[in-house]
Amino acid sequence: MEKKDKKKGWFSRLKEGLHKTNDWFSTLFNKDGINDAFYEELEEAMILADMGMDTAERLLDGLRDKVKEQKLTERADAKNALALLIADAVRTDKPFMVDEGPAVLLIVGVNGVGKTTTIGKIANEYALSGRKPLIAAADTFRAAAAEQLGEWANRAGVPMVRHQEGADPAAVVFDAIASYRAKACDLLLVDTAGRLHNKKNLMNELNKIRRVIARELPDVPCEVLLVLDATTGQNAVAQAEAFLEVCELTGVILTKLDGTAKGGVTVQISDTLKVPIRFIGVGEGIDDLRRFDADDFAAALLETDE
Ligand SMILES: Nc1nc2c(ncn2[C@@H]2O[C@H](COP(=O)(O)OP(=O)(O)OP(=O)(O)O)[C@@H](O)[C@H]2O)c(=O)[nH]1
Ligand SMILES: [Mg+2]
Repeated sequence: MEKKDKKKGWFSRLKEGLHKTNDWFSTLFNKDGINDAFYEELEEAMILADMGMDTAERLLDGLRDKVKEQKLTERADAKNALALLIADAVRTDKPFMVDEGPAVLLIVGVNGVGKTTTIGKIANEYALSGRKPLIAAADTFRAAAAEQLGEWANRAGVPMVRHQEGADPAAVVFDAIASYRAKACDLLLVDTAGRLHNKKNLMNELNKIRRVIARELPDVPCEVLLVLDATTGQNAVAQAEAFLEVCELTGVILTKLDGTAKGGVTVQISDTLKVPIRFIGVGEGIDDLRRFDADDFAAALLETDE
């Protein structure tokens, strides 16, 4: 019961965040008749919702087929059909290695997207579920980064390894791995400095971190998750494309879906880049992170019933 309430709370929070998008779709789906005008307006609403032209068109083609196949005449039925198509577009069947056993989770992204906050939330969630996380403060670049992360580590009751500001991030990770072994931890969470994909030295630094992990923990799978701020819309898509070119991403975390985000960018990232979305951030608090669930997300976006 409590779990259900919690899920509801989160679901309505996501819906609140997406209310602008919901409103467009609601207005559209409450009118009568499935005709050309409907498809045109729907395409416009999808693009306004940040789904991007290609994804919007792909989904519309799919919807046209479903409407024909199932002989749908009501917009309410078309809405449910679209929700299924959206859910399929954002679903993944790749297992999330962090849930499968000991793992490393490397968090990357540009400045200010929510990397450090998300590490704190993830550390808390896994500690509560009985895992033994350890945090590596590999953002040695920004002043006070380690202090900020240290506060999250305290809140989550999780140990953290840090060095002085300006130290080599790969050396922090090296020491964190020693500590991870000594303390018999089973989840290493690595926070990194905000970086632009076109800053070569920062990208090299990331690769150096990857090499240290691969060398020191060869049998432990490493997930590399890119954090994207959903309120930045198409810019988030561009960031994801750029990071995919220079490092091996295994997934994405979308933050700030409680804010002014229109949410459709989630569909576009998953559909066009084929990287699984693993978590979404719906607030600044330690509990405001949730597993990404394809069906819940599609329902929240279109405001269909769960
Ligand atoms: N509303 C909202 N705010 C968030 C969310 N996630 C993070 N934030 C806020 O975003 C701001 C930046 O978060 P950080 O975690 O410091 O971001 P970062 O990527 O580590 O930033 P740098 O280390 O400077 O690159 C903070 O004010 C967070 O509270 C979210 O899901 N929702
Ligand atoms: Mg940070």
